[in-house]
Amino acid sequence: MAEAKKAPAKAPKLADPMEASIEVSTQEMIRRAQKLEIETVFDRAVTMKPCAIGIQGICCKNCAMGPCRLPLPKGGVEGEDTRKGLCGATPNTIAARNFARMIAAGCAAHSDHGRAVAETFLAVARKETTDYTIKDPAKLIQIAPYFGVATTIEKDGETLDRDIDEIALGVAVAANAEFGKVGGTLSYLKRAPQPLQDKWKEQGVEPRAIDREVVEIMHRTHMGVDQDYKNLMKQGTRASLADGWGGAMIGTDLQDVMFGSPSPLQSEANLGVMKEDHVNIIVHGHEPLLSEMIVAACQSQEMIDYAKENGAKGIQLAGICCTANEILQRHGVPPAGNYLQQELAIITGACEAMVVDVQCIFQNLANVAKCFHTKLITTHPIAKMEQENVMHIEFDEHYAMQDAKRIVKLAIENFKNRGADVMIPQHKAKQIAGFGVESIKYHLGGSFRGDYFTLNDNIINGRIRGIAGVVGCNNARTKHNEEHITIIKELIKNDVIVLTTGCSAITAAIHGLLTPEAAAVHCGPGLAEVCETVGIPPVLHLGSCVDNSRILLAATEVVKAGGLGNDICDLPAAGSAPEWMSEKAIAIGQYFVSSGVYTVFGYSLPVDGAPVFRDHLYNGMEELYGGKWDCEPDPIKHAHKMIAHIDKKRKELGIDKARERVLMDMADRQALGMD
Ligand code: SF4
Ligand code: MSK
Repeated sequence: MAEAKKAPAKAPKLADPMEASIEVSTQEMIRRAQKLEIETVFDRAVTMKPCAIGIQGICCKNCAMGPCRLPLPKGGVEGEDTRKGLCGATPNTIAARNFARMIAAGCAAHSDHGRAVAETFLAVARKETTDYTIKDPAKLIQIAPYFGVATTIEKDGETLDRDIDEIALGVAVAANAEFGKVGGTLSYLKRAPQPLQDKWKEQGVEPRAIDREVVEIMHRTHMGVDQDYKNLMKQGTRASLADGWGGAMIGTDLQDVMFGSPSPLQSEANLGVMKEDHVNIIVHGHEPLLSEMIVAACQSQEMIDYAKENGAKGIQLAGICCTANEILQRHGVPPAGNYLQQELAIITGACEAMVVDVQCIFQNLANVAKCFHTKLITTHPIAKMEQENVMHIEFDEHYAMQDAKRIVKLAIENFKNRGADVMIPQHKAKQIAGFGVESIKYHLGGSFRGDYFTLNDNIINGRIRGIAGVVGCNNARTKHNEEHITIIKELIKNDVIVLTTGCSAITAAIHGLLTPEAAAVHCGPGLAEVCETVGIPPVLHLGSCVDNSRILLAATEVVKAGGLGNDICDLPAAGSAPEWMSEKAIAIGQYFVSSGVYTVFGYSLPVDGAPVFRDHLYNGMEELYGGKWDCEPDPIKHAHKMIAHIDKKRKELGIDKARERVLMDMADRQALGMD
């Protein structure tokens, strides 16, 4: 019998680089990967589509009678919604449980990061390590009172400064206790404007201890426990506040104390920061405990000499994701890319080592690294990979510099193993990064006044229309960088100043929006005038994902400076995560909403299959906290929803007319040729 002819194997579908990203070096590297037959996330996004039910938030797998899937009928629900899981769980219950679990995961990730920093700080305070020190004692003294730690002592009728080591120990012990303390509520809640604190109290959502709020979500969302979407979201709110005003804020503050608070500095961004004749080391993830030491190790003469002995001209350290943002804002180390560029950094063929810690790390890095000489090194006990080509060098903060040098040495020794086929895209952009609550105060308030009054004044007089926080990830389901950049450009064109963190900040840097010069090119006349006068970019880089807590505190400073209402929800401000993908983004979104911010997500939110629950997030939340969720995938509409909210708040504050006058003034000046 003749053998049946085998159909020729179908070539896998590949991503179209121009459709996958708006960024040139990313497009170049996708082409190179495809030529080398190395699969990337962009290709996988073409071949694997998201689950149509999961994306709407209405798949439950919380017990073994499921998974129960409750698809929304075409055209929506008419009459009574009779959909239910085997146990009777409604779409609202299922979507709310899923949403709350995302908040729990996000809070856990940020807070475990905060815990690691707090534990390291305790080791510093106890003098168990000398690799880390207190670099910003002023910040330590600033935060100590929130933890009930005295910064002065009374002696012989005199008030004296307390010994800094005693303050450090007090703060370290108290900060660590925040994760599991018995009784009371989180110490940092009192940093929020009083009316917001009152709302949290009234709603009964003040977080008690950080870990407890995560555990309680897992309990409430277990099969057969909380079956009221509003009550589930009450706990979701509590856990999100335990993140933003708890774990993440502790992480940011104690990192500032140990590594120094950021102040504006110049750097570059994009894959083009890698150097062909240098040993290239990429650090990736979120926790900067090890990467801080790697920075110091790479700068040491010993390692520079060693690199030269091994045939390189030096060491080029760069980062991906938020570890990049951490070492950028304190040391000027350039980011090589954002979340979706992680595989591409290895595909240059010039990456001697990629050193990863926790969060946002593709497991496929191991498969990509296999195609090159790159050493992929995991460093955290909770984040290992199963692939055999991955090395694990566990980082111990007690031997921080020793561990860092071991890793840098490995990278240097790997330089000689680099293949001949290297392609580093020649694209990079200049950026000014390193803004924080204090540096905004300085830059916009001036050294004499040194507060947020000038910023408020410019908002009141209408030169600055409002403030936007644009943050978060990339998502391979959307065109890489497009939503971030379109939204940010539309906002600044309309005189809205943008505060950015995370991969959004890296994106803004790559596309040249983090320079003072960007103001003249992209901003409306009012914002351009302010930026040019004080010499700041129209988009301010405030750091990593945990540093979204800086945005909360900056908003609080704006409230305190006066003239723009009494609470964060009164401000002409809005939040955005255009290309979000991470559970941490949902936790961040929820703590912004619960702190009074209108927060718009791009792409899609997993709530569409439960319209009643969605309405609670999109409208009901506003009655409770003054902020609310929204979702808008179209970037121009997305920006204009934020602007409409800002204008609504300006009107409520009675400052809408001021802006009309400013625009008239500007037109008049242009007519007079003064501009
Ligand atoms: Fe289905 Fe209910 Fe079990 Fe969820 S908890 S999987 S809805 S039976
Ligand atoms: S790294 S959480 S992809 S911002 Fe913070 Fe980027 Fe999102 Fe990770």
